[in-house]
Formats: sequence, C-alpha cells, structure tokens
Amino acid sequence: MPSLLPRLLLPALCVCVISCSDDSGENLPEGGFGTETSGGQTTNPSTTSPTTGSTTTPTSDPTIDPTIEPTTTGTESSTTASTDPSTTNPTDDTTTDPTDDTTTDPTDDTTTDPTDDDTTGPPAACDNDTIDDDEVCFVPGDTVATGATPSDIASGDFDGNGSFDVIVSSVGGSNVAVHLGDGAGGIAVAVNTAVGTNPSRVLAAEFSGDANWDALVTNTDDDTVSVLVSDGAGGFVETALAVGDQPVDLGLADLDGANGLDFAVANAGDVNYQTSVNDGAGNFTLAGPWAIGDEVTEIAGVELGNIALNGMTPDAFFGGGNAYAATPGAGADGVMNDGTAIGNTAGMDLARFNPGDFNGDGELDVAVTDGDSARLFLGDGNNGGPGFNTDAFGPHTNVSEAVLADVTGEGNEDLIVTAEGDDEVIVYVGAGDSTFDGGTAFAVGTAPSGVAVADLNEDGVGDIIVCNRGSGDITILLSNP
Ligand SMILES: [Ca+2]
Ligand SMILES: [Ca+2]
Ligand SMILES: [Ca+2]
Ligand SMILES: [Ca+2]
Repeated sequence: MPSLLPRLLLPALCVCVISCSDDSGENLPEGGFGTETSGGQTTNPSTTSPTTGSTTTPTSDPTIDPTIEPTTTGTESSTTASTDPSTTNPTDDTTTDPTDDTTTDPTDDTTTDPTDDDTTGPPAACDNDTIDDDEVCFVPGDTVATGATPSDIASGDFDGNGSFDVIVSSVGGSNVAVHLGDGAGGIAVAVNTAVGTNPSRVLAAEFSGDANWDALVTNTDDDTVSVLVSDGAGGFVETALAVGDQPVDLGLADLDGANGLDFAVANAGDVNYQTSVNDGAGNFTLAGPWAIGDEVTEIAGVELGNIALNGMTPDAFFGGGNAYAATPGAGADGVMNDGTAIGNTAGMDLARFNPGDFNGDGELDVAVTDGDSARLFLGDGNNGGPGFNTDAFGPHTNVSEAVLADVTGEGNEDLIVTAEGDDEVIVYVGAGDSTFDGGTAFAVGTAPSGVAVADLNEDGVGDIIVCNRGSGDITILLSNP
C-alpha cells in the first residue's frame, strides 16, 4: 500500500493494545483487546500480547485483484490510496517505480522496491509476519447471516472459553443474535436471545464477576435496558431495567471504584442520561438523570471515562446533533455533577459515539459519526475537557459508525469507519500521535450499520467485524499481519 503515509512505529506502545482501553478510563475487564462498537467495550479474553504486523489485502476492487490492492479511501487529509501508480496499469510491475508495490502481480516480491519488505510471504501476501510501514491488510473471512436488519454489533467472550464471540442487535426486532466464535476467525450461526422492543445499541463486557462476558442492550421503543448476564453457554439471563425515554446509547466505566463496571445510558427522548451502579453480580441500581447543560438539546451518545475534569474519577462525555458536553463524575454511587457544555458544532450531526484513546495518553477520546464523515474528540487532560479534532474523516456516504481500535498490530488505535451508503469499511491507520493516514476502504455487505473489533482468529491483532443492515449479515475481515 504505497500510497499510505508511512506511519510511526512505536514499539513501546504496543502493550497498550492489551490495556489502553482501561487507561482511557473505561476500566475494562482484564485483558482488553478488541473493541466493541457500540458504547464501546472491548477486550481480549485471552491476555495474549499483540503480535505484530500488518499488511495488505483488500477486498474492494474486484476489477483488479480482489486479493490485493485496497482501492478507495476516505480521507482526512488529501492523501488517498488512489495515488498508487500501479492502479492505472494493472500490468505495471516495473521495478523502476519506487512506489510500485504492485499487487496485481502475485509473484511480486521485488527487493528493489524500497517500500516492499514482504520478502518472505507467499504470493499476494499479507502474511509475512512483519510490520510493514505501508501496508494495511485484511483477508476476507466468513460472511454469516444474522438478524434481519442489524443495527449494532459487539464482541466478547460470552461462553468463557477464551475465544471472542459476537452479538448483534436488529432494528425493529426484539432479539439479539449471538454467534459463538471458533477461535480461528469463524463464528457460528445465530442463536437468539429475547430482549425488549427495537434493540438499538449493544455493548459487551464482563460485569457479573465470573469468566463469562455479559451484555447490555438499549431497547429504544420500550424504554428499557436489557442487562444480559451470561449463563456461560452462550445464553443469557435477562433483566429489563426501566430507564428514560428512548434509550439509544451506553457507556461503561467503574464509576464508584467498586464492584466492577457500571454504565451510563443516553435517553434521546428525555435529552438526559442516567448512570447505573453494579453490585458486582450484574444487578444495577439507577441514579440520575443528570444535568447536561442547556446548550445540549439532543443526546445521541454517552461515554464514560477519565477526561481529567476533576482528577481520576470517570467523567461523562455526551451530546448529539450539533453540541457536546461533559460532566465531572463524583464517584460515589455513580453520582455525576452538572454538565459543562464544551462545544457547539454548528452544522454537524453528531450521532453514534464510541470511546477510545487514540493518542495513548490515558484520557478518554471519543469517535463520533457526523453525517458523511467521522469526527474525533481528543481528551487532552486540560481540565477544560476534550478538544476536538476538526479533521473530518471522509467524506463517505452516510457514516453509520466509527470506532477506535488497533487493527494493524503496531499498538496504536486506528479509526475504523463504516459507510452505509458505500458498502465499505474504511480503515484510517493511527500513528499514536493523534494523526492518521488517508484511509483505505474495503468492501463489506450491503449498508453496513455497525462495526466491532476483536481478535477472532487469535493471532494477536484485532479483526474487523461489520454488521450489514441491508444484507442482514456479518462481514468478517481478518487482519493478516
Ligand atoms: Ca467464546
Ligand atoms: Ca459474566
Ligand atoms: Ca462499580
Ligand atoms: Ca486477528
């Protein structure tokens, strides 16, 4: 992928893959690696350290060679993958072109290409087990049928066997679909679990005090959150918590410093949010709703994490439409303080929120969709709350979700964006210093509506899992270092 900007390799940060979500204040269960999508939890049940490597293999340009050259690109800067000269001449494999890392020739392994260090892999290779500065590589994995009109997807180890599994919510339905992972990159057919009406966001984490990951679901049409405590066999025991009007998003953190993860829920109909404190066994007690500031007139998302508003207790970050705000957390019993409006983003349409820590400073950062683009909020620890990365990652067509996770194996969070109108997922490789490359697009199913990252094949590098609203299925893209 010669057109990608060279990214900095920061080996010292590689261990962050295991735990930086915790550092962001999300206080994830041990082992974290992999990322949820909704509300954003993640994690790696196995505490394996990330291996290295990224490479390339696209799926998105069938007219050339679907096994190799990623086409497209969304862009934050003006750099795009389209600058690869080889794309204009499929047979061009000239060794005099230093940027030609062709892809159309499966036997190309030229050592005269300064950017090609893929000297050991087989043809069309994304498997040389080295970190290639210029490659972003994913191998198409399984496509698996799921709920009829999936809206969101998350990953966790629900049966406690050490391998990531997948859970999907479907718009208009009353079930979530669970797909157990096989540890080799595949997932099983769906087994449904009943929840409330119109499950929208789903988030996975371990919060009941055993080895089995649990889940939370917002049921937008009956104003409940389903607390799904895993039974250890891929099923759940559901408790429906009555919350405010039209719950649409969730955030997770240990608010009170005891008994594991607590959560926040954004109520779009009431334009407020509530917190809920865990007793350690997955029984939650609601607190709030909390003041969010007059400037915030819509709430589409909420995240919990330290943004240094008042020390190290988790704070809340929330908003929607054209404004966002934060409230300092008081800690005790999930109590939050009054909201502080941080920014008015006139003309934006902030919708889906997901947490991360893309500059690795331990402060909560947030990825948000904004119409045809994705945006990033940088928690800078300045007590004034998060700054705002004004770069738009796009344009694409109808960005449905944006998540932060390392899918290239070098230890920095990348930005993964689904474009519902383009049938693509776009990967922006993060350098760990708040900068990203120009993006590389990969084809997925029809109308991708959500994305999660988890290491499904257990090679130490996060894989991309997309649910597709239009085709009613899940696309897996295995990172192939
Ligand atoms: Ca599992
Ligand atoms: Ca559990
Ligand atoms: Ca707690
Ligand atoms: Ca993997």
